[in-house]
Amino acid sequence: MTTTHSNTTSTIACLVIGMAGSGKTTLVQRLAAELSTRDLCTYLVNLDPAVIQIPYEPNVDIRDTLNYKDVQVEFQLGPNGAILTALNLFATRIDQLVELLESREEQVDTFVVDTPGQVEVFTWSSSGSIIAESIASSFPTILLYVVDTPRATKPLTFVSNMIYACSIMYRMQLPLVVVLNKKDLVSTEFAQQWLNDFDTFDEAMQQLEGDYSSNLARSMALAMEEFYRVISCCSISAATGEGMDELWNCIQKAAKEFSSFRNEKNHISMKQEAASSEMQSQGASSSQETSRQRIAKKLICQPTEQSKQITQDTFLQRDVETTSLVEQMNEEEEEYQALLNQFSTSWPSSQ
Ligand SMILES: Nc1nc2c(ncn2[C@@H]2O[C@H](COP(=O)(O)OP(=O)(O)OP(=O)(O)O)[C@@H](O)[C@H]2O)c(=O)[nH]1
Ligand SMILES: [Mg+2]
Repeated sequence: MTTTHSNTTSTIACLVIGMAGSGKTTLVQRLAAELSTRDLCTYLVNLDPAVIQIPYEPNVDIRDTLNYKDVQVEFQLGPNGAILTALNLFATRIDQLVELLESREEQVDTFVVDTPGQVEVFTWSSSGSIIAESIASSFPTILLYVVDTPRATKPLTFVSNMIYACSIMYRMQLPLVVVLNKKDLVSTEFAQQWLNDFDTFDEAMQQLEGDYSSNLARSMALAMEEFYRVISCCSISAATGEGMDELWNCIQKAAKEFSSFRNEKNHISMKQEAASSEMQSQGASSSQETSRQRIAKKLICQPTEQSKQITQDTFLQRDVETTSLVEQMNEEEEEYQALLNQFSTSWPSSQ
């Protein structure tokens, strides 16, 4: 912990998440160093039970309460399973962490939480939700999703990274900042363009000669456009500290959006409760709704002001685009099937 709390505004909590090796830990160290030069006080939490060395002094360290190797032996797990289980065990004590953070609130400007590279913690395991939800119940909480940009220069890798970010944001219902860690190796211009303009992404996809995976990535990217509109994004180098001003601005902006995300979350929960009691009263026949209708409803419930402007027309338009993509894929499937038939008839018998 450095310096003393600078002002009376709420303490922001940043959960730093991202793929393995993307630069989360380096970013936590850099962010703490940068904020201390602005006389802002950070409180650092390490939630990676398997890390051996970390380049900062954590105020709370999961390794003090859980021995990752013991978890591996006791539950007979591999390394990834042991990390998930350690987080699950830690989540059972999350009230103690939150109490500790609350007791430091007066002195601290920002809580920064470092997490393990097993992104499954936040995509499907319950511990990620419990930890995020508990912290968010006491502080304005945001997600910093770190992207290893040099490893995301291929459109497919990029879009799959974004799908993770999107699924985490909607699961946690927290504002998300995409942090493009350039690692001093690449320009992040391509990623900024792909996030802002589908056509530039599409151009990059066309260079892949229209195979099945490129069609899939293209339709995914189309579906992701709404997500791209509600996130903020900045380019940094965690090692050199480049871009930290922009990151801090994004953090503050995202923290301001926190309450609208929470209101939206409460609104969605109320709607879900109302829908489920309506379903119960109408009986099983009411489950006739198609999955597309359910997805459309979900998208309509996106948690920002802009998203409220999404109209039914957007979905109709998207449906047309999706349908034509599906038709195109079906045609290609037929061609592929014909080729396969030809191949199997011309294949010499092994006898
Ligand atoms: N050159 C350079 N290297 C970086 C940068 N950020 C991270 N790295 C390096 O990338 C490697 C992984 O960085 P970490 O910060 O440990 O990444 P992580 O996301 O915490 O990794 P896990 O916790 O294992 O998921 C380290 O060798 C870092 O030194 C950067 O901006 N520039
Ligand atoms: Mg790390």
